Amino acid sequence: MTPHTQPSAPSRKTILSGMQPTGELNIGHVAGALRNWVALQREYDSLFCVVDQHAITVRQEPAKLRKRTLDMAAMFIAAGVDPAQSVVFVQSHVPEHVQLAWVLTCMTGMGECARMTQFKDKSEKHADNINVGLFTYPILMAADILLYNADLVPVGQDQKQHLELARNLAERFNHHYSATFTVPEPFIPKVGGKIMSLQEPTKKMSKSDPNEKASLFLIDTDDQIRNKIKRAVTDSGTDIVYDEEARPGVSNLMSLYHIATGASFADIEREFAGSTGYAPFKEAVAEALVAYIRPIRERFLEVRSDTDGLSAILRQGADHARDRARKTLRKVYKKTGFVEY
Ligand code: ATP
Ligand code: LTN
Repeated sequence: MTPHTQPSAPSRKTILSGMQPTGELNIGHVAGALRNWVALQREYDSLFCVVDQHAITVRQEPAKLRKRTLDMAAMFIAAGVDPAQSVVFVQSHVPEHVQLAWVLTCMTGMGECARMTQFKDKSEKHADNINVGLFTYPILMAADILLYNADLVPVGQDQKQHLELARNLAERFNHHYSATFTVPEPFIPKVGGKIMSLQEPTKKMSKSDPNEKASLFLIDTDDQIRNKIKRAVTDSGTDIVYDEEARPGVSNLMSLYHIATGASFADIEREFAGSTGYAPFKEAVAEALVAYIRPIRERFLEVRSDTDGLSAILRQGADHARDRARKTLRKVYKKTGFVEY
């Protein structure tokens, strides 16, 4: 593994994205975010961050958080993020994120945070721990993005509302002081932006779902993948047609088949036209996903076992990110009116 060596390239546009080390990555994370990170990294100046400070907005066991942070960085690389092209780092290694977040916090209305659907959902889910960090979570996310003047943020559909706040804060700061931040655009894929649970196809597939059968993890064995697809909840029909509203189960499997093979929905409908029942389709989806996930899982085990190599990548990533973050923060502090030292 070669750590990132490229200097920042101001001629290229910048992308930044992050994921919380709150559990095992699943196929939804690849579909909504990771595969676009990989596809965009050659063209864009790219930064990818394990957002451990976001993770503590819900209770975490310290040893697990530490392990999952490294697992997640290794998974980025296993899925195709190339540390020689992209900056891979851990959020808490770059203290400028929380420093900028404070300035932005003082420019955000209570109502802007209170209306976030993720805040409402998580407050319900963690009713015994509705902490202020959960409330201000999207401001820290805005800081992650604005610190590097990201032009584009590749994320799944659920992050659209958070991105909107980041855009508003950039515009607000630029307007109140002077042009400082790039106003970021979301990059949300048309297919795969919201992969649904295999057990309840009207609900998002999520790391924190306690039902293991609901998610297809990137570390699942071939047989686990086959079993989960076989048992995936489908609809009462028998034909293979894409209709998110009326046929959420089958449509979700079609999205997964598209992710794994590149086949369009029209191709898939044609391929399985006239087949009797869902079984042949489910079998094809399972085999396509086995072939797609297996190399990621194998590469993950390799990357994760080289602890020194992984640490070196994260150290270099943090050093690089910090150099850039420091420059932005210095500007922000100056414009805000803080005395320089
Ligand atoms: P949690 O359950 O811990 O809240 P999560 O599983 O929703 O987490 P995040 O860390 O919040 O995962 O998401 C990381 C990235 O993956 C984000 O860009 C998010 O939009 C995307 N993502 C998460 N789940 C899905 C999904 N089911 N389909 C498509 N994209 C997803
Ligand atoms: N909130 C995001 C994770 C995240 C992120 C970011 C994504 C934190 N900071 C910056 C893109 C850019 C989520 O997936 N829940």
